[in-house]
Amino acid sequence: MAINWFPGHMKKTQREIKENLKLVDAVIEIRDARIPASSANPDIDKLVGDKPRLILLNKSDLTEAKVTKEWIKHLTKDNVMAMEVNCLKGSGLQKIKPALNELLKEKHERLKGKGLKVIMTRVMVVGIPNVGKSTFINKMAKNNIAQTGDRPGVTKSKRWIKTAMDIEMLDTPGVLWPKFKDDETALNLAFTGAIRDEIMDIEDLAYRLIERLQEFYPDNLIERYKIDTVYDNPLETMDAIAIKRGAIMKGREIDYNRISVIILDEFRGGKIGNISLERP
Ligand SMILES: Nc1nc2c(ncn2[C@@H]2O[C@H](COP(=O)(O)OP(=O)(O)OP(=O)(O)O)[C@@H](O)[C@H]2O)c(=O)[nH]1
Ligand SMILES: [Mg+2]
Repeated sequence: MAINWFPGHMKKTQREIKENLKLVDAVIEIRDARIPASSANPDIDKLVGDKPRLILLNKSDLTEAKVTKEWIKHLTKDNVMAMEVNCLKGSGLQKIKPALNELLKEKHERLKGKGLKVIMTRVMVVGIPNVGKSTFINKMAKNNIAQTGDRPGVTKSKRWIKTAMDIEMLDTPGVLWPKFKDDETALNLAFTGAIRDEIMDIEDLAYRLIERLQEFYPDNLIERYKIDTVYDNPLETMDAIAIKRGAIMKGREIDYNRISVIILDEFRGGKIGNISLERP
């Protein structure tokens, strides 16, 4: 399945990110903790350059904790800090301010030397669509100012929002990039909801997800759908799930569209369990 999704507004956002970079002290890059590599936008990497960067692996409530910890270690380096967060609940967010202070230590010391008492920190929040940028900002602002939603493309334009702890944040629309490295990256983005379902073949996508899950998390499938086993052919597994869920049409045919929507929905909602689709 060839997937690509780079509508015109993403190009515009990219340009705006570049223009606004000079206004901010640091960049907060939000990634999906289930796919920390696939959700890293290579174009943003280039744009951000040497700016101090805080990488937040969001939706950590949906992953295997051990794997996410490994990613944190793997991603942390000079000028880049990585942390796991759950922006729905707000866990991990109390560490944002100390992390920014650490990243901006030299600059802050310089400003304090000049007699400044209150130091405002301005950051830009960037990331792929649907990763939780606006949810993050709302939690930090303790206010639902930014619009959020469980589909990609909710934020349409950039917007400054004041949050607690003397941090100002720029919310930006999610951006992808024109050519994915490989099919696996594209699928990971599609599984987790960064690409609009409307442009994809949902049945093929669900099939691929089953294929992946039954290789790495067969017990989760067996437990969630109360099936006896997973089969060598993912289609048979899908059939078994459909029968258990009653996704059957007249004439006893499997309703692939219906079961596909169910499987993708349940995966995205964490109902199939804590799943890490990538390892460092
Ligand atoms: N499980 C889980 N869901 C989350 C978390 N953070 C955000 N979400 C959900 O993810 C979906 C997308 O959130 P948004 O904040 O709209 O994402 P965004 O990055 O601003 O998306 P765009 O504006 O479309 O680029 C919403 O349904 C949120 O409720 C989290 O930590 N865990
Ligand atoms: Mg948004």
